[in-house]
Amino acid sequence: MSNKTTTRRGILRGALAGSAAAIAGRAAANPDPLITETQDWAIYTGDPVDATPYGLPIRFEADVIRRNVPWLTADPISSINFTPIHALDGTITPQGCAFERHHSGAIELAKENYRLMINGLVDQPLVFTYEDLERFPRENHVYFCECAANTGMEWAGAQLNGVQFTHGMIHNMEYTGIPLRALLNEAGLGAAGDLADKWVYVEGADASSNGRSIPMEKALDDVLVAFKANGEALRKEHGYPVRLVVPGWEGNLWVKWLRRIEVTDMAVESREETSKYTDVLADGTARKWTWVMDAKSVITSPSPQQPITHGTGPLVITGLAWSGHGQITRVDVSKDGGMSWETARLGRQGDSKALTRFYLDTEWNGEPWLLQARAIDETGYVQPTKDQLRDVRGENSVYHNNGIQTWALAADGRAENVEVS
Ligand SMILES: Nc1nc2c(c(=O)[nH]1)N[C@H]1C(S)=C(S)[C@@H](COP(=O)(O)O)O[C@H]1N2
Ligand SMILES: [Mo]
Repeated sequence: MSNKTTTRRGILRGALAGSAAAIAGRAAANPDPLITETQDWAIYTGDPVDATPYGLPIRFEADVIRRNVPWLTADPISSINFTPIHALDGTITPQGCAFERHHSGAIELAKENYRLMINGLVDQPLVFTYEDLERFPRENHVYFCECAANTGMEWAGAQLNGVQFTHGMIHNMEYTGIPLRALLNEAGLGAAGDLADKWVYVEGADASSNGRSIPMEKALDDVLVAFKANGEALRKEHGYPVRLVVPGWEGNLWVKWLRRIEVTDMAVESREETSKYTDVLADGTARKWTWVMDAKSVITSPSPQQPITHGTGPLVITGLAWSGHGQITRVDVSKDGGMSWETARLGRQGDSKALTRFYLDTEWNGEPWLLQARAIDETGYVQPTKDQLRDVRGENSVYHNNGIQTWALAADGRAENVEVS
């Protein structure tokens, strides 16, 4: 755009874009050696096939990795790391950079050593091997998995300077699995009697076992016993060979290395659903059974790890939105800390209980902005401000912070985590 000579391509582009100001490309500059000189990659041959029998990202993308915040937890065995959502686009999270949360480390469990038991109030207790599971009709669904603690550090005010750290305890994959309903029916639920007040208790094969109670209604609805993600086997860190997928509900229920499902007539009230994963309110009482992840969104670029480096002019603002109650129907973006809102464009209509990508194709002229996004889901629920959330929940909470996030964009293109509530 600095070059004044009008090339044919320039005219064409100008005509297509309508107004010259909207052009983000540039007219052909003075001889550009990257175009006019033969480069090494055109002189020498590249790697043969099989150089990497299982491909890894090219070295220039070596920054796009999970990261942890060492001071958050006492020990990396019972810890968390974060998906680099600032650097991703679209909606599917590659397994290799999808966040991990373990209570006693990621275990290695071979398919041949895998057993899944269904017991309790069933007609016939059963044990399935991995091969047994492969013989049930399977389904494919895309769902997000969000740890209830995602954004938990931000309750009292802005803390961590990067969307990877504030919002990266989330991933979104296409799962292949068997409806839990099919396995429960195989064992037979006649013995359970009235199902309305029954539960299933699910636990993993790792030392922590991560046991959780799930109401029967949910267990018979959309819960999957999954063995593939994004087309391939689950990674060890995500529960190989089999994990539970509990759509829209907090990540803690998504039991990895799933080993047992017990049909019960009451909730077990395990550690993970009493002393943990409950929300202490202002008066000291705790909310429990807060399973659903409410609608939430965040701008992933620009953001602290993703400053604007291309200067003023056309700018694509993008981010993610999701709701545990269903589809995202609208995402709004504010540049002035929530005083005025523009409706963003959805990359495509997202699936129910899955990440939705949004874009706001706009123009930035170097002015400081207070960038926010707010999600609206199919129930009409609107993502709250942090103050609205604190009015209801007080300040003792860690889990279930879905408040609106603010990035302060400065004239130099850098963005910082600030609170505007
Ligand atoms: N068996 C087992 N399942 C588990 C856990 C665990 O430590 N052990 N962690 C839970 C928590 S708290 C979360 S948020 C999700 C994280 O899934 P991921 O590691 O695939 O991201 O797994 C859940 N399932
Ligand atoms: Mo979690």
